[in-house]
Amino acid sequence: MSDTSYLDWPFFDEAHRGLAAGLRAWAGEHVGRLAHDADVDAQCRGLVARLGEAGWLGYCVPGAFGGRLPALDSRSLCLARETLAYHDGLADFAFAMQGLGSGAISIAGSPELQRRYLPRVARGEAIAAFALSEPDAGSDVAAMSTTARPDGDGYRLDGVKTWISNGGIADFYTVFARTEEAPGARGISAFVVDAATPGLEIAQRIDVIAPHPLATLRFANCRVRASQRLGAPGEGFKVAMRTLDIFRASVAAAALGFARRALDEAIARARARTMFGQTLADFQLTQAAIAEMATAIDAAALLTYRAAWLRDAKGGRATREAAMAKMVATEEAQKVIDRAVQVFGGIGVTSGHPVERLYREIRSLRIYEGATEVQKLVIARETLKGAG
Ligand code: COS
Repeated sequence: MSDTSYLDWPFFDEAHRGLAAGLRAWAGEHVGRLAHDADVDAQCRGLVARLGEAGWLGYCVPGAFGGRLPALDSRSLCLARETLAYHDGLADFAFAMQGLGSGAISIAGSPELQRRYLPRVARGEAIAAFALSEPDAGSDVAAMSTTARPDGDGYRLDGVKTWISNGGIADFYTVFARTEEAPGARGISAFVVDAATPGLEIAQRIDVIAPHPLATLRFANCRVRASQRLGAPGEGFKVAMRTLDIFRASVAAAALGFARRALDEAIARARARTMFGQTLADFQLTQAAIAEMATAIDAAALLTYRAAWLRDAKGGRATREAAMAKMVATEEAQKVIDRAVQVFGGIGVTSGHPVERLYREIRSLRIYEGATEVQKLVIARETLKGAG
């Protein structure tokens, strides 16, 4: 990464700078390529194992359960995602899903569940997934229809979850289902469901433009013990939102990593390419593009690390700031990458070229973990609340 001056910003301490430098060196050696074979499942399993062996997944869980720091640290999660995304979208995905898939256990799991799952997540021995969305409940998550009905000493899950990252390769899923304590958001509970539980099946694998493990899950008469529930009955929606508050800022950081890579690629191209007797970088039109890309990246970085710092340093909710960061960083990264493709001309749309890959990688970040439109809704609500 050519510009690392942002690490001197007051949001970071020495440990953060050490993490960024250490992971940058490791990623350059171990995942420093954007190309992947067809077998994305095997690639992803391998990445989780390597990230675990090297200790990087220790940032995804609290210290008492094998983590590197006493509690989840948003700035560390963001720096890790930004650095991995710069090198390899699938490595970022593998890291992020260990955090998102186990985040609700860290936040609301019983000590027994935390002991059982989190150390294996940190070592890369158990692959985690977050099962919230449904075919008719994506943005309006409180409209979910998967049910968890009391059944003996536990619950019986029935329903369908879709767009589930790591679906098909996960060892366990954090599943949100309707327990009906109240209508809407107050009648949802969260559960940890082992992948091998009878009644849970992978209904369909989903292929997307930037391949990664993704599936639709079906629950039919799937029995889970009450001890697998995360938090109190009816608290599941809040657990989901608290988890997303942490990981939305990290999506912004991943977008930043992609954008920084695109800018570096564009600068290298602009300096090397000659036309009309000068380099591309000598043209003012190219300079305008570079200036706008660099400024968009810094603006997005400021919002991202403000959100992460706010959560770490001040505690409490950083809902509005995380939503702002995710909206701006993902939208701006899309534009930065598009401009990088333009700088490369025809080469930029060649299959397998780094900027072509980035062009495909960035698109889903504007949708998952709350589409840009949802972030606007969240920002407006919080802003109106603050104003009123
Ligand atoms: N942290 C803690 N609690 C939260 C919270 C947060 N960030 N956000 C909401 N809550 C609480 C509210 O305070 C409210 O509590 P009470 O019932 O005690 O008043 C409860 O949760 C319900 O909140 P709200 O009324 O805002 O629920 P809505 O159904 O209106 O939520 C949005 C709407 C859009 C905010 C929500 O559905 C959302 O974020 N959707 C996007 C989901 C998403 O990201 N999907 C992608 C899939 S994940 S990969």
